[in-house]
Amino acid sequence: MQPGKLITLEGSEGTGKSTNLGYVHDYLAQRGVPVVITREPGGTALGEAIRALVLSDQVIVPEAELLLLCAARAQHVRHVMEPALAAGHWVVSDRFTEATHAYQGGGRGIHTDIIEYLERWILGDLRPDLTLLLDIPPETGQQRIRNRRSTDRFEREDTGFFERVRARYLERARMSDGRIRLIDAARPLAQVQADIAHHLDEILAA
Ligand code: Z5A
Repeated sequence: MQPGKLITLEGSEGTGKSTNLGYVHDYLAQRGVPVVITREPGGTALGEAIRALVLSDQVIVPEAELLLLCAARAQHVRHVMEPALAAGHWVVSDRFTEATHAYQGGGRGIHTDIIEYLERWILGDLRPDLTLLLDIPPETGQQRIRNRRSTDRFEREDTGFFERVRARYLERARMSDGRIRLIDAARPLAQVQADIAHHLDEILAA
């Protein structure tokens, strides 16, 4: 049996990750690919508990935030991702390691060496086969989620924080070997999804 592939959706708030997760699922499923949809932080009982904590009103220092997110990821990788991939499923995750580089690295200022060390320790050889980076200016993302009843710990950060997050995502896309595909998500959904379909066709044909 062929091992499955790992596809991740990344981007700042309101870029359309959740909206397009369903699109990616349906696109692959319609082509006969067995798909598992998941998210970070989350994807396991422990991960969802950590998600609630990390998004709550608690005061959490950047070092603790990083380690909580990594604890959730370790559980997720061992209990969900690796078994699904080994069974030939394609795993599609709403956020993964690029979010740590962008938010804890770019946003919080934690040194890349620390993030990369934890990434190597938790992931071993596992890396996404494809990362779809949905990019929009922070103000556009904030406008899109403005109507929500409540905001989480991250959504209450200032625009400077989200500019640093975006800059780190874009830098990571520039430095990637083609694995991170940058998508202009400020355009109408149909155009965004046409780009996503193009990238999925490439990986389906590989
Ligand atoms: N986090 C971290 O810091 N470090 C890590 O390592 C990880 C995570 C893994 C999790 O929140 C938080 O955890 C996240 C970073 C942190 N915090 N932030 N910010 P999340 O996963 O729930 O992330 P989120 O970014 O807050 O999700 P979101 O606000 O729900 O955004 P989204 O999923 O990208 O957007 P959406 O819900 O699909 O769309 C938003 C609205 O825009 C909705 O009304 C759509 O209908 C609309 N939309 C979508 N696309 C379009 C287009 N193309 N045109 C017009 N309107 C659109």
